[in-house]
Amino acid sequence: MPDTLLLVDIQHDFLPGGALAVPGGDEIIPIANALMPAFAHVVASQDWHPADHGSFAEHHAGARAFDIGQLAGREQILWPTHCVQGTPGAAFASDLDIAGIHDVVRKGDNPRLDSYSAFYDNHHERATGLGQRLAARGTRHIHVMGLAADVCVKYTVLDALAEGFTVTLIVDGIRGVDMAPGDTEAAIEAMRAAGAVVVTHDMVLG
Ligand code: VGL
Ligand code: ZN
Repeated sequence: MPDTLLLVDIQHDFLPGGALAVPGGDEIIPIANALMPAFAHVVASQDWHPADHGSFAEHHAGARAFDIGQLAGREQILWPTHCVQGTPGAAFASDLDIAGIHDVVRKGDNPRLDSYSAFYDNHHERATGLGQRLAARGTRHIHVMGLAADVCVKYTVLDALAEGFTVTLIVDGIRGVDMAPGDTEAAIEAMRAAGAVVVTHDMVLG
């Protein structure tokens, strides 16, 4: 049995109709549900922002969502307000079998710092604790899927590889924002180039 499955940010706000909708984001939910029972350990990350989070365009005078702005003196994509702690948008997708999740890691709670990766904030100032918890279980290999392919999945996979985990990317279990056309394809190539093994979910279940 493969050991650890990491589900990245499968939350309402990233599904069609959500505040930061990822096209086709809902299509990965049946894949997550099919995979969970095949893993001994299932971890889910949650983007978990305070309402005053500095990545939200609404807090930057004159800015629009998806503009490039500044956060604490560093370049930052300004996002629509999303995944505010405790709101329905921050909750896991309602069709996701949350009973199959064993551990939850929340990220992005510091209003001055964004955190795409489930392991570290964007400037590697603080660990979320996920890496230590996996290491404590003896985990060396993780399977990853979720949203968004070209943002949080990408940075999660790159951090996992840099931390010394081996990573299998479930490529049919991801969807991207594609702010620019081709972003998702480029993200998959970047993950592959960094060492991720790219498979489809049927190869895991097979
Ligand atoms: C994400 C943008 C902002 C993600 C989170 O989960 O991919 N994207 N916050
Ligand atoms: Zn966010």
